[in-house]
Amino acid sequence: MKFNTKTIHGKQQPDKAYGAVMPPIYQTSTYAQSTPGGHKGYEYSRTHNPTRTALENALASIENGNYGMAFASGLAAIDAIMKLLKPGDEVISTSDLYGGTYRLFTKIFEGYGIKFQFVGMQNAANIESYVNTNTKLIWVETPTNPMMNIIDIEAASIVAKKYNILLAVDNTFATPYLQRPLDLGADIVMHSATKYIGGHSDLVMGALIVKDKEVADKLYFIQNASGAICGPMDSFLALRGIKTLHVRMQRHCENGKAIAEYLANHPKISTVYWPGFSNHPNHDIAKKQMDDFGGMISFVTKGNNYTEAIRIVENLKIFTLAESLGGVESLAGHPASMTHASIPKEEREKTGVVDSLIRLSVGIEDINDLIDDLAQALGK
Ligand code: P1T
Repeated sequence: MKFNTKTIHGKQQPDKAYGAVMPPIYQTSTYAQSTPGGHKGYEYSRTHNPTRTALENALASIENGNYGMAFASGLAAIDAIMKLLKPGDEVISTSDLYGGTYRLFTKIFEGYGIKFQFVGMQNAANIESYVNTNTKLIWVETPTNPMMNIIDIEAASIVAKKYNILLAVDNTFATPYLQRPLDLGADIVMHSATKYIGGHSDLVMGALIVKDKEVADKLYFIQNASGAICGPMDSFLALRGIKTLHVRMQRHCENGKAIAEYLANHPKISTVYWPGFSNHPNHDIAKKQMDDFGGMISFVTKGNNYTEAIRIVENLKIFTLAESLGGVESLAGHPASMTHASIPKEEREKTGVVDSLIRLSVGIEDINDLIDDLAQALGK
């Protein structure tokens, strides 16, 4: 089955009760049993819920995995991965990554005795030099949030396999429409499903997808034991979102390209970070592992001026100034004060997240309206 069919039909069947084509929202916490243990596969909705199962199957299908798990948020999904580790274990993580992931790693899991090494992975050869006998996980976010760096998943997986380390990839920005990390050797794919998977800015959710049963069993255990699951209504919405992922992503990519090119030619802008440019430092890797370049773009204005960056994001009219990304509507953000404020300024600036950086999540509106909006906001 091809990807554009999988989004609609992959591991999906009409509901067993009445043939409903979309699974009902099974808004129930529990299930009747005829005798203790005598149930129809569902006993308690933290453990399983049929609407969530339908979503988890769809997630597994679109990522070419065997097992999917849905969580209350992207961070809850990452939290579950970290619970595979124990005190003394080490993680090699991408250095430029979502601020909340950095906060979870450094402010929560470092406190439990897990050590994190934040490494510039644009040259994947760097990863191997940080491996030691305690290294248990490599954490890759690609494209990175917000600098749009690209990390070679296949090269990272070669290191992971050589030393028997788990490789987890945050696929939030790319989605399986653009890149399928499990096919490239990753063990775990993670999503903030809040973003492109849901696609309509109407839910908060996380997802994990794996191929291997042993890893899946451990994560299912953690999902149930820790309990950070998503509810049936959100599961329904995310499943509905997946059905149009391919058409939305196609338009996000088209609009993203047009806006990246517009910004690159704008006299007020010094740098545009978008992996589709042939002069992007990892363009060749992007071309190798991604089918297109997505709708996320970051840029800085000439003069590197904080006040001007704030003025631009405040003046946008169609782009909404907001956290998050990946919905049908275009959003603009100021990472230094919003999504990445939890990273100390000194650390942030090392990776390029300067005070003048603006991030765009390009939506699927008419491209002329989006360009006109940027033109007026930049021109003022
Ligand atoms: O917000 P949540 O669903 O918990 O997902 C966290 C997360 C994980 N990974 C990446 C790459 C992310 O971008 C996010 C969430 N990011 C934003 C809210 C943002 O505006 O960047």
